[in-house]
Amino acid sequence: MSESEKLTIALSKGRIFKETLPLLAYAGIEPVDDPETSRKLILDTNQPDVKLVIIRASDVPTYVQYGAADLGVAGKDVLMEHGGEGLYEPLDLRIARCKLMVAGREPRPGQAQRLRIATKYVNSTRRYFADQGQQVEVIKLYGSMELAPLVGLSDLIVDVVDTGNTLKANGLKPLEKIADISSRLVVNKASMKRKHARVRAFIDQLAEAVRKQQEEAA
Ligand code: PRT
Ligand code: MG
Repeated sequence: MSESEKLTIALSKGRIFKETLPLLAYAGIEPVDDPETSRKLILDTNQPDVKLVIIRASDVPTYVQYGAADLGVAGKDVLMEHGGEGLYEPLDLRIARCKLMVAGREPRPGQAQRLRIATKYVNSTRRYFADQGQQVEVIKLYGSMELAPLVGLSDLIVDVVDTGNTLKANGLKPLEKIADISSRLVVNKASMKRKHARVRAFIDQLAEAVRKQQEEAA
């Protein structure tokens, strides 16, 4: 098998893996191991020329940008934060949907001083408030953003919200929507050229799988 026929696909565990599986199955790709129970970071599939690498959700764009993976699946939230350098984003997979939101306590804190916003989405947050002409102080966190307003670390948070149950359980409310989020297929720019036929065929199969899934859901 020539190098140019091999494909490496980067995925994260959890909801992205679960929701990508049926789409991969439609393209005839089935992993041999389950990443939730296996400690392997490289998973073989039923296709000898296709491997899956299992990494942190926020690392997927980086692996694909540098060509360590030809393709990957990443949330739009993660892609907005990464910036998209070195990547094509040819397909909205319409999975793992949520909203990137500003949230906080109600009533909203007054704006006597500069608002402090806790988030792992530092770039998106700066951009959003700058577009509103609002000077804010952004505090970088790596998780559990909901805690920050409760202990006086920040006035507001920016995080992805699905059901809103996590916000509610912590006495917070969604206040402003920054963007609708879903997961996207991303492709390394060099792989798109060097492995064009193989990559193109894979994208087309996934596009067809997404179309079918939307049809069935309608
Ligand atoms: O966990 P890790 O730090 O490794 O990375 P990650 O949290 O980014 O990964 P993962 O697998 O949790 O999320 C991967 C992608 O799924 C995200 O980048 C989003 O694009 C998408 N997604 C969809 C979500 C949610 N829905 C979601 N609800 N990502 C996170 N959440 C969180 C939310 O912030 C809240 O803390 O899940 C919690 C439950 O949400 P509610 O609103 O239903 O209560
Ligand atoms: Mg998580």
